[in-house]
Amino acid sequence: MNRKKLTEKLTAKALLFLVVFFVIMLFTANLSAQVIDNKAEDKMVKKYKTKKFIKDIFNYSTFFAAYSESSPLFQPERFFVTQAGEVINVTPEIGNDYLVNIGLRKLARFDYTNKQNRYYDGSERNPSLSSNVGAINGLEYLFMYSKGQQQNRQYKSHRYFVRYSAKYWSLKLESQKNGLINLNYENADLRFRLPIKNLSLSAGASLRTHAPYGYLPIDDYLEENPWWDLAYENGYMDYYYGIDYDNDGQLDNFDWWWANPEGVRIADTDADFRRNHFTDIVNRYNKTELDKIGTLGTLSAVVGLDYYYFRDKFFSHLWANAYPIHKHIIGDFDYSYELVYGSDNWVDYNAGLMMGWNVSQKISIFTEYEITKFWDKKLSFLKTGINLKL
Ligand SMILES: [Ca+2]
Repeated sequence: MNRKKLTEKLTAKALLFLVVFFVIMLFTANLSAQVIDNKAEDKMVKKYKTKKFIKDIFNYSTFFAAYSESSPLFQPERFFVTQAGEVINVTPEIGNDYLVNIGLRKLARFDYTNKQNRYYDGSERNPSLSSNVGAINGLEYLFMYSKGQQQNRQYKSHRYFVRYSAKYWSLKLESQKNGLINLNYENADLRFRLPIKNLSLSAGASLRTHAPYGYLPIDDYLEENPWWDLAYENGYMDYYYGIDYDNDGQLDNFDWWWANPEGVRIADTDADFRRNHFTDIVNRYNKTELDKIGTLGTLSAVVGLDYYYFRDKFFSHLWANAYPIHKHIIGDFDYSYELVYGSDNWVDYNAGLMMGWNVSQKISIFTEYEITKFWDKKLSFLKTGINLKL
């Protein structure tokens, strides 16, 4: 093992140790203190305190399960005309969209968010999941699993979130997978905090896992092979034929028709094949190759701020994080974003702003804005509006 790898391994181990240490501290500090204190106490009291500790974890938490179903989006009908002039309706049949959410949550609500619905169904947008500071100190969590179908596409998602905020430090563990938008990451974030009135400054380290972003396996493949090799490798076969447009016995052009692995003719020309079949083969190839590389992990330094102000007339909640320096610590370095980018000091960031202003008795305006730039991925969300009371 060379020195670089050794350092990486040590860094990973140190971080893992730190995270495990904090988690154990968090969950056992309470208990172990009791165990020592309670040696003389009788069993009943011990039992009571353990119960209370567990009760504290589940206090104010809600278990929820919800099922929703709705008609799919309208699809215009599609028709195919056969060589014999017969019209066939080829509109794909689409089943109802549905979604099952099941979860356990304990998330404090900020004063500015709308009064919670009478029920939780898992569809709530909660700023607390992305802000740096929760509405309360202490333990907050969300464990949610979803399974659904949209436009005949089945998908599974999950969101696990645990945050413990103390006055001068915070720990956040997150795992999110969204089958609809192909989002999949895990995050462990440990920071020291400096609260100054409504403002909270923070600095620490964040370990994020991710797919090999910025690397496209098909690019490498096509540099060394012609595109049709990939089709052959997947069992497709092409057959040459000449074309004599003007029937003078001399060929004017040529092309290939294609058969699938079962030997069925599926495309009349190369262009036809590439347009209607090759795209799927390429997507499959990219996915298989990326899966082989597996998950990568980047350890980053992070600095952040969180500002919260709430009055009846005006509120604003702003948070921002910058990740200015990184170290690839999990997975094959050859596919790290560090290599794709060319150095270890690209800037990732995310930020959010929630704002509402009752300008007068009759006019109010509001804005919700969130932006995330991680690696070469950019996501944003904006909602803004005005209310006029007539
Ligand atoms: Ca000819």
